Amino acid sequence: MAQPLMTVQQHILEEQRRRAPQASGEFSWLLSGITLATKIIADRVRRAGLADILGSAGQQNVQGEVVQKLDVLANQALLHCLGVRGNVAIMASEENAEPIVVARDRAHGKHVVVFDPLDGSSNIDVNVSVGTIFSILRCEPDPTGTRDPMKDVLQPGANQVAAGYVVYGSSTMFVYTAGNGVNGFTLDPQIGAYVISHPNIRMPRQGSIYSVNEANADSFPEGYRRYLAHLRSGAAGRTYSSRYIGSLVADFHRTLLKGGVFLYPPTKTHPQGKLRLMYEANPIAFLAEEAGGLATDGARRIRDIQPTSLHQRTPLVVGSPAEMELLESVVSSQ
Ligand code: AHM
Ligand code: MG
Repeated sequence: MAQPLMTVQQHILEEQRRRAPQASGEFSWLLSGITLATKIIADRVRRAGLADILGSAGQQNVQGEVVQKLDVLANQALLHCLGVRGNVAIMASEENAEPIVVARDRAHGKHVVVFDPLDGSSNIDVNVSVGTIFSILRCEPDPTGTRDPMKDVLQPGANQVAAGYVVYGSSTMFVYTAGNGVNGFTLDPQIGAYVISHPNIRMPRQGSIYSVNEANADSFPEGYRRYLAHLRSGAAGRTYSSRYIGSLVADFHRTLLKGGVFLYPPTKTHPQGKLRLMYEANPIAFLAEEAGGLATDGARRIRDIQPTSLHQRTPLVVGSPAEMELLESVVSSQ
């Protein structure tokens, strides 16, 4: 007999039944808002060349970056699908300068959802994989509506209750963790559901790929340059290949499945690193750790960093234990 179909929704409910039989089901309801939004986004991404939705929206976001039309559509899909869930008190997006309080649900909502609606969007026009990244935190209900929403958002990554991404690649995949391992689901376009395809993902202990924007290498701090030279020299016991897509979700997805290391160190133009702590580095770090990998800013564990602003940037190094241990030893050896 064929295996029963395990959709992401069923998977979340079964996990809840196993781990927290008393749970209200609120959390799976919230996640279904995210999966619905990403199906809408996947559809727009697939038809981008046919509809008039390629190219810039003629504005810049809070980081001063050009906003693509699909960035706007993706953001609207998430804000809409999460805003009507009833249990989301606050949303914070790469595309909005300030957190968005869901006025109707602030009094009893217990969740903060932080997201990058369309990561790697500069790749859209050339038909390269892009993604959506999200991080879910808890907050106390605010019946009087007096608490500063920013305080509820600025929590370290160690407080995340779930995180994940969707990669819009040759297929659309949803990968998430709720703190009990990492599972991957592939969107079956015929039935419109995410179906389990990668149960209990483990990152290999060592890989043979490193992933970095090497055009920036001359301005990397010395330790990173030594590290890359070490990987290239074969001294790590492997011959490494280099792969770099320029979409964090896609580069991390490969690193998660094949192992190795992805890094975005400080550079001359981005001395604090380029990637954003709250909605890029934190969820990626949570997934990496849950799959047996590690994530640091070159010195500290990413998930221990206390954020001071919503859009703050951080250097990011994430990967298999062997490559991460090597980074530490090479950087501290001088
Ligand atoms: P975005 O969120 O504006 O798309 O920018 C983030 C992207 C990441 O997906 C990717 O890892 C990085 O920027 C690539 O940067 P670069 O082009 O400097 O290598
Ligand atoms: Mg991004």
